[in-house]
Amino acid sequence: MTEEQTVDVVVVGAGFAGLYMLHRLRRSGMRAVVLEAADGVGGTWYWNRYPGARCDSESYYYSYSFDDDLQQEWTWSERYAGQEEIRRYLDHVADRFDLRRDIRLNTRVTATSWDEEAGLWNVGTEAGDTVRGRYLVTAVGCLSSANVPDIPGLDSFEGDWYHTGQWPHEKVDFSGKRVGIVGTGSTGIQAIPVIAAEAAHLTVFQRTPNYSIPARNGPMSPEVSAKIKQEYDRIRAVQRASTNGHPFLINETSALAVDDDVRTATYESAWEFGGLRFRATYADLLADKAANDTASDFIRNKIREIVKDPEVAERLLPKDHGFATKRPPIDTEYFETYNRDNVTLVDVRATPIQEITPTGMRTSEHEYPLDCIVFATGFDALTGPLLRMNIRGRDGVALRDRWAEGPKTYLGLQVAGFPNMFTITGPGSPSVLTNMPTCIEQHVEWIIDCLEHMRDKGLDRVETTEDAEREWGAEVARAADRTLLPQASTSWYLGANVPGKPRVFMPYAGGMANYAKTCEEVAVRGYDGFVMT
Ligand code: NA7
Repeated sequence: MTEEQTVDVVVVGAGFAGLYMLHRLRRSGMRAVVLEAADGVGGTWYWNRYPGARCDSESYYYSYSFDDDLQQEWTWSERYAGQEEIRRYLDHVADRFDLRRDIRLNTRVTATSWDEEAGLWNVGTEAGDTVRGRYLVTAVGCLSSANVPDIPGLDSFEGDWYHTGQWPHEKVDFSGKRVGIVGTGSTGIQAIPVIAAEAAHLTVFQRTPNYSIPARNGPMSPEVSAKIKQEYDRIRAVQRASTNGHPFLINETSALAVDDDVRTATYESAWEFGGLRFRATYADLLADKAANDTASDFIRNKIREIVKDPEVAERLLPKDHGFATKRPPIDTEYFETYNRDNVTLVDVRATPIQEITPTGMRTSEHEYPLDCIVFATGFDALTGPLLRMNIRGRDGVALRDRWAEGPKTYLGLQVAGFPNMFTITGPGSPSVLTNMPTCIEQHVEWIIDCLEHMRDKGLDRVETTEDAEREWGAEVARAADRTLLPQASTSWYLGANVPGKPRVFMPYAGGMANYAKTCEEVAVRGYDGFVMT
């Protein structure tokens, strides 16, 4: 039997964004329901259970800041939290704020349409239920729609295959197995060392070589944890004032303004310290090719030093893009793994994958016998999770058609023709260029302020305009063009990883702090760019 329910706000997704949205909606006295496809909360951290899955932001700041008691009572065990620990944290948040009673698990949204006459969103689920809400808030994440490459013969493969973002709940045992892994993005770089340590043999199918910085993970000592807890006010303030939502600022000096030995010493110490701070060593690493070359050369030299076989090292050197112009991975013994006897690196740009056979993977040069294949091939990023909900706005216009040439949004928050729909960390917001919980909190708080404003004024419809979208789209393009990011032609920021996807630089590259200021000013000016009735 199908069910119908009507609430003020339908939220889709119960990860970092959906959980906080629900909490804040409740506090504002609004009736909300969260629809979640999985059978647990956690979003990204529910699905990505692959070996080595770990956050690249440090645990103490990849967390909510909205409740001081929460951040004081939760203790992280490591410098970077693993998937299971973050999932436990989000489970704890769901319990602590009594969120579960308004979360419907195992509820995948398959069709969503705006009913103009009723002024309601009809949100249809796979089970055939409909939930109706005055507002629709998407909290579906940016990297939740798995991209499994369309390689001929996959159906014929007699072994097991997995996508890292849809990993089984039970442990996958690779011991004694010949494993192939496709993809050397952040995920592949985390998984490869762990799988190599377990499998009989690991063959890595690499399309684009990648830079990576050692993470230098380790246990979080009680002393460090206590100090962080004392300093949370300051830490959170820096995060909000920063470019990437991290609690450290980017050095204001140009990489080209210092002597070679000073620069090398800086890079050495950032390499030793580990993690994403390497990107913050100089002001212009992402803005000036010559500055970027200095960091890229430094990392290429590290790869040459670490990898013993010079031919393998050469194949691992990124050459077609600069450091951090694609999402920079961090790793634990990634390049070292290529020194193992049971690891083979295949360059599939030189010798492309042609087909999957019942017993392995065939490239233009060779057939590699495999028992299992792991696709660490990423996601249909940013737009994919929204488009697969089949959203239709006013006059039945499909979001898929509206975005046929790439996403169009105002502030990454709203789309013209889709009244009362808000997209948390939507395309056109800083999202994936930042530490996600920081930008999620900013979005949720802005949306709540907007909804409260509407309620206070007795309004019930808010919709952005095509003009506002056009202007914001131009600003997103200008911000990207001030950086080297759009020049990385294989980047998923541009949609380049999904065949047929429009090539548009999707996130806003102007920085978290600038973006938040812009959103605040829009609100202060009476929500210009939005029509409220
Ligand atoms: P990414 O960063 O998109 O990496 C996917 C990798 O898979 C990348 O090396 C791709 O090469 C490769 N790929 C994708 N399709 C193919 C095909 N058809 N053949 C061969 N190789 C392929 O995804 P991740 O999961 O690693 O990371 C996503 C984000 O999650 C990450 O940035 C963090 O924010 C967390 P390409 O570079 O496209 O040539």
